[in-house]
Amino acid sequence: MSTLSRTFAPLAAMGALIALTACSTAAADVTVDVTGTDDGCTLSADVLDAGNIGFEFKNEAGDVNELYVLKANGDVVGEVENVTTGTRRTLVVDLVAGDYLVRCKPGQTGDGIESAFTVTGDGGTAQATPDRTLTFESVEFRYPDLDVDGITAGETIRFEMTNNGSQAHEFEVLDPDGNAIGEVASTEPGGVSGATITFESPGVYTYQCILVDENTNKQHTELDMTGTFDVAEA
Ligand SMILES: [Cu+2]
Repeated sequence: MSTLSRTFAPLAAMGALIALTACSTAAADVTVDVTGTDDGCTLSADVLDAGNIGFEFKNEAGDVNELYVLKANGDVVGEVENVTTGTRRTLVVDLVAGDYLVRCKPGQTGDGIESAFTVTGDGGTAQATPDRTLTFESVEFRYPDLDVDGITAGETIRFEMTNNGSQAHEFEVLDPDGNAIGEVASTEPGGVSGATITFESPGVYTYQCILVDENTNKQHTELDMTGTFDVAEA
């Protein structure tokens, strides 16, 4: 008994440390369970307190899954991908009062399965109001009229993407360290989706679509649906 606890206690402590360093920077004020199955995406509560909310996602589907938290208008607030069957992952997002959705995507393809929830109270940090809006289109495998020149550090940009292609596309933005800072969600042909992204610091940013082309089995990034742009000093 005592031998066992001596053996396991350091392991448990190590596991906790790894989880803390590998996961989100923010601690959750409240947590809610999200269970993903082959045909479900279920929340343990549908009214939550504003602030840092931890979504503890458990994938019970027979395939790899992903979880999105979205505003009611479809804007992505956060996501976790590549959650394998039988595993858990926590997504912490800062939400102000409003109407939201969780979306699970078993198999990581298609429209996914959604559940609605409401956030109430005074907590959370409201997103900055956009300084301007960039509208652009996606096709295979480009954003032909995207103009990301002239963005300055501190600017908040609203991105509005119309998918004029024949397959789904998304628009993900990575900061100079390669961390995703926002994305226009995967959008079906003919659809319009948006995202509001604040560029905190100058540097070289990347945009990309990492969906997979069914014909070639390649990510759209490999088919040149990616690029870089400079954000200037303020
Ligand atoms: Cu694409």
